[in-house]
Amino acid sequence: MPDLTTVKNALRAHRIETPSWAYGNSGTRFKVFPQAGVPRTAQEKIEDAAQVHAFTGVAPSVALHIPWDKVDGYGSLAAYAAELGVRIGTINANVFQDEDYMLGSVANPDPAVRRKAVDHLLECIDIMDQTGSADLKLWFADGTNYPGQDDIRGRQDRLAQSLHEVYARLGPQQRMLLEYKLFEPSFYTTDIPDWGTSLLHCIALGPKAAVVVDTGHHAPGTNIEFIVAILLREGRLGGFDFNSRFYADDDLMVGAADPFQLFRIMYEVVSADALRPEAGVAFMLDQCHNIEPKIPAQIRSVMNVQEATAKALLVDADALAAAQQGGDVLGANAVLMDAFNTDVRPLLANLRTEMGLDADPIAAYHLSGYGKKIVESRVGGVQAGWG
Ligand code: LRH
Ligand code: MN
Repeated sequence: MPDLTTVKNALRAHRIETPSWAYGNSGTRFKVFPQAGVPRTAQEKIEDAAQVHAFTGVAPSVALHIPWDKVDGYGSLAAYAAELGVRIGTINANVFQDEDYMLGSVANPDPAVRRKAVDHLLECIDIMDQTGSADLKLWFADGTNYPGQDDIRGRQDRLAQSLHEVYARLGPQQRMLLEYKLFEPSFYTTDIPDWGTSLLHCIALGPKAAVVVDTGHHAPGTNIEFIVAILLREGRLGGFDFNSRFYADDDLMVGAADPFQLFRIMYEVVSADALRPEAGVAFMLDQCHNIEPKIPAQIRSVMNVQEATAKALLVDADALAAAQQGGDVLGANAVLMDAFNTDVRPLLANLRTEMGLDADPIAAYHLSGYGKKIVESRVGGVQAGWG
């Protein structure tokens, strides 16, 4: 059995990044339900992210999305984040909302549109230089809706050429994280639809390019932990966009729809010794809290990742290896299920106490009155959202 001190040390060192856009209004094409107290500025989003770190102790960075978090001084924004005890993490580019990108951005048939898209990606690296961020995360809505609409291989050529120019601009300590998605908003082809296509582009680009696994971006029934194991084996798992879903890219709280899948994913990470921050896997949340209060939902999401990770760390690796080597199918499965069926909440509550935190982060957040304070103080202005 793994010793609890090792398990606790690994959990204490775990780092989960929250997304600025989860604190803003979000919804579906049917309706975005605004919530009182929602941030109006990047600064207020960072204030809310700092709350999640204050109560969990393991969420010290917040990902930005450009231009949703556009500010005049990214250096002073980073300084403000530091004052609040957090730092600016991954910079997410956005080439999926401008009218010019109707037929694509970096893979668009029109070279002027590709130029515009690449210039935005290069601007995001300028921002990383100011915020001290290491990771540029790229997700492209690029694709087609009807057979014949465009040349599939031609779009890959344009995509590769655009990515090469951006890759060349990366600083020595900077990375490009390439996110794939099966479909939506494109419904026939998506230019980066799966891990294989992302990996091929990463390998073609160089060692500073790695794949992002968004847990909501696969066909139903996909064995995501298999993909994670393969990417870890290749040394090309750059990170996760954690969320959960019952059907498509629902962006629900990670672990809410399928805690067993999250456990299986984290077990592949732990067994590859890739949980350590030095292993270079970015654990990011990418969620939309359309109907639930956003800060408690982010706290709950961080706790869900911690619970899945704690269970994965409790897998008796020696017993598992012995059963696997011995062809003991049921025995091996039972070792994993014993860990999954372990109630790790007391362990995590105890760890939080040892970290000087409240054992119950959500109750502590509500007791802090912060939720009420922002509803009273954030009156007027334009609430943040996806636009
Ligand atoms: C696309 C995506 C991508 C983001 C966006 C907020 O579905 O997962 O990671 O840029 O959501
Ligand atoms: Mn994502």
